[in-house]
Amino acid sequence: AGHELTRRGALLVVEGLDRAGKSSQCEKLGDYLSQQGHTVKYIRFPDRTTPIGKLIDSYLRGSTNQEDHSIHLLFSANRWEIAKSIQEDISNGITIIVDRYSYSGAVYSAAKANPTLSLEWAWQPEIGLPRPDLCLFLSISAEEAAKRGGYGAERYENETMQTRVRELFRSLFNRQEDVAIINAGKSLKEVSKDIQVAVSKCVERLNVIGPLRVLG
Ligand code: NYM
Ligand code: MG
Repeated sequence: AGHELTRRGALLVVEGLDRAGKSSQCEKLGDYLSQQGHTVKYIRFPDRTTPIGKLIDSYLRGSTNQEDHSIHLLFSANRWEIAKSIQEDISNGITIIVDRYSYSGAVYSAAKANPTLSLEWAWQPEIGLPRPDLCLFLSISAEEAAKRGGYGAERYENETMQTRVRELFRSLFNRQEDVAIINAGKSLKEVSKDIQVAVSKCVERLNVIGPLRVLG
């Protein structure tokens, strides 16, 4: 008696452009799932706390320069170094909400328009990482993004990059399964409701989906 199989957690990723509202929505989603009785953990990439993460942080702040392919692989390595703990948490029944993942990784690097750094090339080091059960793409138009105020001071936070990133996200998500495109131009409350609907469907299906898969 008292023997219960631990139901695995879900791996949920929130993606989008800067200022799409990812962090607020991750928080709201965490609260919602906790209220539903799930154990929830929030993580974000880049994880700036690890040695690799510190290199990435100084690159993003503009304190250091890195060759495009080289920094790309560091962003990916920053996911690989945490991959095992993600897998363990999921099998222990913890649901993980991830703020940016491989999709940002591929898209931001490919947006640099470096002739040897295509979206295809950029995706390769992501193959084999834990595969999200659901990726929520918070989609906002360029106009809506502009309304939400100025860009930050970090690398990539400019009009040219953001426009390319938006286009690349679209073409990447056209050929990905398990992606919910969320209209993030609505109010905080409406957006969080739409996210809850998409996530509930996914969580209900976990038995059907089976064990955590890997990215291909
Ligand atoms: N970014 C994020 C990448 O270029 N590659 C990656 O793999 C990831 C996860 O880092 N502008 C970029 C996108 C963002 C920046 O993220 C920092 P945030 O969530 O704004 O702190
Ligand atoms: Mg940012």
